[in-house]
Amino acid sequence: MTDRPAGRPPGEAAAPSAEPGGERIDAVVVGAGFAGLYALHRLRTDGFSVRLFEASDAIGGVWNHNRYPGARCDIESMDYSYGFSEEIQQEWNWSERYASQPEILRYLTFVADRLGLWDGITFGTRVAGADFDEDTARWTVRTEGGATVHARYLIMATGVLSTARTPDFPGRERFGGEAYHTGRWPRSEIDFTGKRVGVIGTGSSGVQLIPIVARQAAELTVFQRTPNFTMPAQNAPLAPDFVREWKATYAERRALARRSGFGHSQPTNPARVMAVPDRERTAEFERRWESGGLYMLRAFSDILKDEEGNELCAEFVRGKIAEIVRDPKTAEALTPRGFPFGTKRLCSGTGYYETYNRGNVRLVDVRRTPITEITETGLRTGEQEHPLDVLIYATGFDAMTGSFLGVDIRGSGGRPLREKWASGPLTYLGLTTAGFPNLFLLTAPGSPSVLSNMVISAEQHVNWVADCLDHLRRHGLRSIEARAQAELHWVAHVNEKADETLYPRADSWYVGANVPGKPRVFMPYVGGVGVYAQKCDEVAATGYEGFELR
Ligand code: N01
Repeated sequence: MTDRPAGRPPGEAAAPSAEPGGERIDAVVVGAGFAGLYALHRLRTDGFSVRLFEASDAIGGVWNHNRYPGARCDIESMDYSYGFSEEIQQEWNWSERYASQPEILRYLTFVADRLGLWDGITFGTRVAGADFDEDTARWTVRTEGGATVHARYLIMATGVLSTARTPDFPGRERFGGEAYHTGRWPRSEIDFTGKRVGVIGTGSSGVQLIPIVARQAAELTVFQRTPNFTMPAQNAPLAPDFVREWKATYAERRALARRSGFGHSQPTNPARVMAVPDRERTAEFERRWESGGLYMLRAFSDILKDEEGNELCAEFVRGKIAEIVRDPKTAEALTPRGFPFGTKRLCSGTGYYETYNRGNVRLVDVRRTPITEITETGLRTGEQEHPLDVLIYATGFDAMTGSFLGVDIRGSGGRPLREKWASGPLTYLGLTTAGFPNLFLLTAPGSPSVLSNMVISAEQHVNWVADCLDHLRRHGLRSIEARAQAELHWVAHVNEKADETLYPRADSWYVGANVPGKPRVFMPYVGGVGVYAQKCDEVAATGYEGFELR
């Protein structure tokens, strides 16, 4: 086992690594989050030479950067963890039903220690670009520091919610107070005591952060453009008996998760939402509300397909908001309307709606009165100035495509990926893209990705890629490339599946609606984790149908 860089507590900065110079290796992996760390481990175990480049100075990916107060996973920790190693899942103990960001970083550090991953990672090194050389069938990977590495395979594990986005409000750089983005939160603790704080954004990050900041700040003003549905998380410490029982049945639970729709071990209610009597339906909604988190999405098998049933669910949650929030005007402003329940990523929070009953919290509807500018001393909506000491952008990400297009990847004939994806991402199986041989995009558009438990999906992709590389090695092949026709069919299939649901009706980041000018394409695959994995396995079993192997 390799020691982690000396003097570094779990989850904290590693010493910058030396830049590589002209190495020839089998694979470059980009990004040291859940997917990249497992890719490094699996490929090394399979006998490939691998280097993992990480732009920051620590592992963790999104869990390294999203350190805002309240950051916590909304998938149960027993499920949101690696399943590839029975030893690891038995040895590690989660303390809460939903793990906090620091605990997830401790877990990943434990895994990296346990698997001796540290010497395979080059920290502080951002990959700037990569060019495919058709003669050698290799990628030349360039770092921002000017170094190059020649690798047969390029594996992008850069995440799909990792390119933080700050809207281009006029005057943004003028602000004289403290400004933070939830997706790029500093390591140092920030004290909001006695301060006037503004938060822009009420997605998952804002919903988690707002109640905590409200307890410290003198005044908190929340600038909301679109209210979303927020479930009570119902987080709690994990009871030892519960953990013991779960660990005793881990193998079956993981198998269930891998076959499921969303990548979790808890099953979806198979009943159809309109097929049950009203009283039973409401009782099921109530149970799901009480059990908390994202389970409402699985209250009925067709809750994201049946418009009428979905609206009943939305009304149920609207009723809860009206019960919790005392001021009727504020309650109404917080009430989501105009898009089906769950079609913008459902939020899970603790005391979120209750926070608006506090005397020091104010909600400003910036759809009605848009933000016109940021000033030296605050923020202006219409004619009104809101004086602020701290401004928090909880404004999300250039989701799904941002991190792939952030690297200047050029495939056959020097064609940039940015050019190929100018009208929206095109992939075969959400893993590869035609014209870019030996390039693998983990949890990319066209795969279940953000509609699933990301750890399960990352493992499935890494396993598929590792098996594929082994196949190429055993058959003396130098490259694999998606055929354009197979890609077209896959993209059409992804769209067809999405159109069977209510998802495309919302202006969500799933369709790129949060980024002005981004092509509107529904990006994740809604067909389900199990169905998707089966399709990937079938492609491999039939000698990589839809790919050209050379
Ligand atoms: O980002 P978001 P996030 N003016 O895009 C608003 C995962 N995650 O960081 O809806 C004013 O959801 C925007 O408004 P609108 C999870 O998958 C998971 O919160 O675009 N407002 C919205 O309210 C999640 O979905 C966890 O109209 C503007 C907010 O900013 C994803 O990451 C925790 C604006 C952005 O919300 C992203 O979540 C955190 C503008 N110009 C994140 N631009 C858990 O596991 C944007 N907004 C719990």
